[in-house]
Amino acid sequence: MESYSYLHLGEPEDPDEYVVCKYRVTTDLPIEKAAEAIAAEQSTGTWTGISTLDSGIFETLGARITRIEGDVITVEFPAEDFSIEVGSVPQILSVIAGNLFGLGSLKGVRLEDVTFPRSITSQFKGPKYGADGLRKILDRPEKPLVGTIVKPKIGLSPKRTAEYVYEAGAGGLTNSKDDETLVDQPFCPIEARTVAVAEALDKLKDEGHLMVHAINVSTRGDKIVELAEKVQGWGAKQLMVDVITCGFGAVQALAEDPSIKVPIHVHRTMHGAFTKDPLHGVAMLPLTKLVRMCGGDALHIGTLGAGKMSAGAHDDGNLKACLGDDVPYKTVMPVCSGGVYPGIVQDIVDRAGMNVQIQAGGGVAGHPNGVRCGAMGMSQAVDAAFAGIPVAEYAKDHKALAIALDKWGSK
Ligand code: RUB
Repeated sequence: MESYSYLHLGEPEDPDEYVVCKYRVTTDLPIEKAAEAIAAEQSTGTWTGISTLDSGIFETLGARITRIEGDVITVEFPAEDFSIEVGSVPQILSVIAGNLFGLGSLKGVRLEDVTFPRSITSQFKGPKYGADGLRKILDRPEKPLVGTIVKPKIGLSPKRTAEYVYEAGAGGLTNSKDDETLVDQPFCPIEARTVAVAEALDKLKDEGHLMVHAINVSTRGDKIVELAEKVQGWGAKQLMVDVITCGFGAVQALAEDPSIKVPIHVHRTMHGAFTKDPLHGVAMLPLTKLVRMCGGDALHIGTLGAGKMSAGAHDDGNLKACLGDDVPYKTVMPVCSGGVYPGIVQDIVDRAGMNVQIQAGGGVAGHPNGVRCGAMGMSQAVDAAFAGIPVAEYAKDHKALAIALDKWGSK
């Protein structure tokens, strides 16, 4: 039985023929040995030599370790290791982010980044609308989009939800959305909520204000497109899906279904279970790339610094993965959310730029003068950042903003 080496250190990386992954590895083994364990387990090997590695299998399908820099290794998987034509994220993830996390010889391993060759990117369609499409729908070509998450996240009736959305729009917000735990509970049935919210959005439109609200259709895989079609029929202008709990296939099914004609807002609830540990799990960056491939039009990427969620709060390349032109898809609107309030809007814009959706739940619903004033505070903060005026100065002529700064301060 021959033993094979997966080490190809110093050989050029080949992004045209291989899926190139970067892993951060923590181990007591020499790092070359750890790298070989990963490459073997994820491609043609196992923990021992085997008698069934027929001629050519290792040479054509074996992973190659091309680089080791400190604790980061580069592993290339031949494109032939992946399913053909169907754009299967489950199979891709089983290769690049599968068994390796359980290897006992590693204390930790984290998938930091991945790039795909054209033979794989061409299997995916990307967003139907993307950042530009959303801006067009909202007739807002340049300013950051500014939104809210209806709070409390559960408990409001359809009527109260629609009132919230109307007040948020009247206060100047362009976007609102269901929260990740709200889908179709007895206190707020999805049909009644969608219809009531659609009426609120129509009323705002009649008054000259364009706004969309994302209805959360997260549900079991065999029902999600059916539910999305119904929700669209009840008047939804945008859908929301929880990508980690529903799976990438759910985003893809919605984005690729010809009957779904509204943009898809992608929430990432549960990502912190594997993005938060800097030495183990999967970074947000590969997930962002996959969401774009699968067709998400907007994606949560965290606040990039401030805010309540420490998991994935930093950029780590996600902005570029949403907006860069190095892949053959429309761009994704990056969504900054989680503990946002008017006083940190400037900080978010400084980090993210103007092509971003900034949204606040508590930072709107917690305004002492109610939702409309909360929405005004957020939109005024965005206006100030867009105009390049310090928020405290802008607040001198904008009372809702001044009250918000008084309550929460600024960064
Ligand atoms: C925010 C909220 C979102 C989180 C998710 O509410 O409910 O679900 O932002 O985090 P609030 P992330 O504005 O009241 O904090 O966007 O980082 O995935």
